[in-house]
Amino acid sequence: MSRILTVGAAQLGPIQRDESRVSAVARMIALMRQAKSHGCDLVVFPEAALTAFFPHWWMEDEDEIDSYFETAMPSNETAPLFEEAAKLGIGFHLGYAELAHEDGRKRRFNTAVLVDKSGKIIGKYRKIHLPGHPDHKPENAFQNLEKRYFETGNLGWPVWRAMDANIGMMICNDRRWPESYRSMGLQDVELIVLGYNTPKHNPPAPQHDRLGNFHNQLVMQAGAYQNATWVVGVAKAGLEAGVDQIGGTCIIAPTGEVVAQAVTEGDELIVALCDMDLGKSYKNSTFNFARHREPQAYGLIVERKGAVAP
Ligand code: CDV
Repeated sequence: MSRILTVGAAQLGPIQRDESRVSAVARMIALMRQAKSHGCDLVVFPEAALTAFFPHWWMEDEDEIDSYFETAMPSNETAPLFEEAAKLGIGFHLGYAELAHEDGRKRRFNTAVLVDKSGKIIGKYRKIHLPGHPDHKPENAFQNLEKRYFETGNLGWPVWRAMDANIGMMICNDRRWPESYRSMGLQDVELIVLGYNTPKHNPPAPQHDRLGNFHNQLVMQAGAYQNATWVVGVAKAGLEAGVDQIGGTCIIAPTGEVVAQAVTEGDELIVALCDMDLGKSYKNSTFNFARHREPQAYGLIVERKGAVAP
């Protein structure tokens, strides 16, 4: 018997700087209701989905920086999303900026949670691959200050047994790195969910601009196929606070094929019936890790950070 998980990928259009969390949550609730009406078990929202993507601008004032972070999840503003999920009986994935007090100090992470159909948080992930730079680069059209505003995630890439499936999370830039997928592939992941904020323009390498959508799909299709897992990638798209971002929200099967794709750069839901057993034939043949992987030959991958030429 196949295990079908009906998954909704809820792309968001831009959230401007003056848009409140209450308004963003209302938009997500509308998409969640739509997802439920399509029979979804799980709906996936983007990275840092509650505010404009603030790493795109320089801030020095601590209070101003903190104003973009959540100190509690759920909070007063996000509770309606959790309540609606419980009422509808639908799980969700939500990305947000997290302010934590750990190890006796204030810590900031780019975080996502997995919430079950009763509205309970069952998994948390903190983004590991932080792109960009920690310093101000006023010569660029916009900033990419994730290395300033966030610490590297410290929770690894766990995989959770939920909704009769093995589910893992990553966030945006993680999707470009094979290590992210393989860390979960080695836990028999069947569904990876992720959100992204990806500008169309890449200030340090503008020659890549024409390839943004291609690279987005390329990496997620490769990660899906090579680990025989479903991958659901969800954009916050469109022109937000002066930065134009790609859409391209999509659902990718373990075959590596795109089975659903958004066609706008606004709020848009796409849905796919995802058979959690579809990856099995790959996991039993070409990608039977236990039979074919050769970890003794992979030492450099964890021992060395940067490339060293011969
Ligand atoms: N939010 C991101 O991680 N964005 C990066 C951009 C800056 C390259 C991405 O990998 O899409």
